[in-house]
Amino acid sequence: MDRTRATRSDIGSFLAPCRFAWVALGGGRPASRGAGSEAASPLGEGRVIGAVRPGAWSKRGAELRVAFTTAPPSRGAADGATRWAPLGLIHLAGAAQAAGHECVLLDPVSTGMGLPEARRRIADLDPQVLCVSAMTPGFPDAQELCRWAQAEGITTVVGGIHASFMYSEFLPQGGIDFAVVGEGEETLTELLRCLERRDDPSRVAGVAFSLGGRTVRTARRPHLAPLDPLPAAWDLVDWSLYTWAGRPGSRLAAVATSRGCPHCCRSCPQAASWECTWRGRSPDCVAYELSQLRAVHGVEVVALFDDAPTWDAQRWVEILERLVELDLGVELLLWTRAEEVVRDADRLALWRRAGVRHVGLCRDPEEEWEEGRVAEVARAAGPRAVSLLRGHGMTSEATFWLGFPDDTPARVGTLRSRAQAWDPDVAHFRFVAPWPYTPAWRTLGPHAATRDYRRYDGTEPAVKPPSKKSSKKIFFARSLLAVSRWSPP
Ligand code: B12
Ligand code: SF4
Repeated sequence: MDRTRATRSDIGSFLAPCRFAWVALGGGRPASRGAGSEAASPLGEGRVIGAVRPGAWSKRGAELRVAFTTAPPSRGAADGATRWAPLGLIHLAGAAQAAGHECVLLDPVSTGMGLPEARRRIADLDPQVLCVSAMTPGFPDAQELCRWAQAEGITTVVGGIHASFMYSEFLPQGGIDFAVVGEGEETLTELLRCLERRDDPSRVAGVAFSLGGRTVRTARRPHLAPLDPLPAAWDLVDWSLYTWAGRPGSRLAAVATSRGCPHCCRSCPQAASWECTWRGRSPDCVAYELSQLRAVHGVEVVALFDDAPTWDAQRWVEILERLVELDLGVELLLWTRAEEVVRDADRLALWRRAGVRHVGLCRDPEEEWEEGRVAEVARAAGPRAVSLLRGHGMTSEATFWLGFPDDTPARVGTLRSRAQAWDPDVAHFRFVAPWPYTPAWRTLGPHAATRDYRRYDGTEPAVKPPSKKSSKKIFFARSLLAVSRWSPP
């Protein structure tokens, strides 16, 4: 079939192989039983999967009742007028549903639902397993929620970037039964199967748990390959929550067209998480997913949650061409490197025609203060990318980083001038966080002002200034942050 001539009406034929078939492809396959299944349960004596409360769940005879949630933020909802869908949990719930479990989805990080309300909602739902996704700043709140849930007899599972790296720190503190390390679709499905059968979790690759005071880390699970198709429980989403501020009232979804990032920036959690690897999904499957979101769920705007959607230039062009052919009327928001925007200077008209409307420029915080030719070239791409995007009718967004141990008033001034020179439509000024799992930890770690992870959210300094005098600079920097925020497009 000549795919280049596909039109909207062809969608059911040429994209058919991309229809969701997670179980058939081996995702969600049952964990193998075998010797060792009688091993002591990390859930401990008396921790049994709870009884069904009639009426709370629609599907009778489901394997397990599993609630998925983001961490209830103690510092209020995420800032910004846009509410982003929790894509990781949507994929995980899709995988769990495909394996026969009944799932519900809560998203306190978007709604600002605090811990008491989250507890109440979860108690009403009465799940047997609670799966919590948390970024580092949300982790203390996630842990508190889990501690409560565990005391209620609910099995608690955490995942995400913090859980993947820091399990040996938090597992001994209690409250969390399992940490899933890395991508969760296969691991969670196997873990749920294991829980249901009361099997030995040490046979499930990609998890960590406490057993008899020791932290057990099971075998490493390879990255998902291939990435097509990915399960997704869009049926669980409360669509009224997700809208893009740039188009008031719009229905916003998220898609990841790839996983990983090859750029290896020293202070980026994603580089640490993916070990600088990158896997792309096929243009056909990406187009199919977008077409389904449009046709079935009435989605008008899609955020690409990839770290590097445009990295493979050829694949990116194919995705864009497919979208132009399909003419879905969906607008796209994405994050990429300024260099890749500049690389595509001659193709930006195609970006726009395919629906790209807003582009975030992703950059290593350390790039801000680096000296020398390489850093200059990297920084020069920024204003060029902004101007190219603007010239093609797209808006842009960039983050400017401060809060380094050697910040000076002069440098903060330079930062302000840099932001003005770049002139993006949205500029964020954020304080760098000393993520304990990135290579930058070696430089920033000794200056960490706190290990209270709630404060690692970019809105306040988490790295100590070198002297009392320099705390004035930080004060100045915070004022800069307060006054200089552009409003969303
Ligand atoms: C969307 C997003 C947000 C949204 C989240 C919306 C929501 N409703 O959940 C909002 C705007 C709220 C947000 C806020 C922040 N974010 Co943010 N965000 C992202 C972004 C772009 C996408 C997340 C996503 O859905 N990814 C796609 C899914 C498929 O991947 P995933 O989430 O990793 O999930 C997989 C695995 O991790 C695992 N998994 C994840 N959770 C769980 C849970 C369980 C139980 C299991 C089994 C497995 C599992 O399985 C999933 C499927 O394989 C990422 C960058 C990225 N590309 O991931 C940054 C990112 C996660 N955010 C980041 C940061 C820094 C922040 C902020 C501090 C603000 C800021 N300065 O940008 C705040 C912190 C908020 C808080 N209180 O914790 C950092 C990492 C932070 C960290 N070290 O933990 C990232 C990596 C960006 C970056 N490159 O720096 N963010
Ligand atoms: S900062 Fe952006 S470009 Fe660099 S590794 Fe992280 S996600 Fe990739």
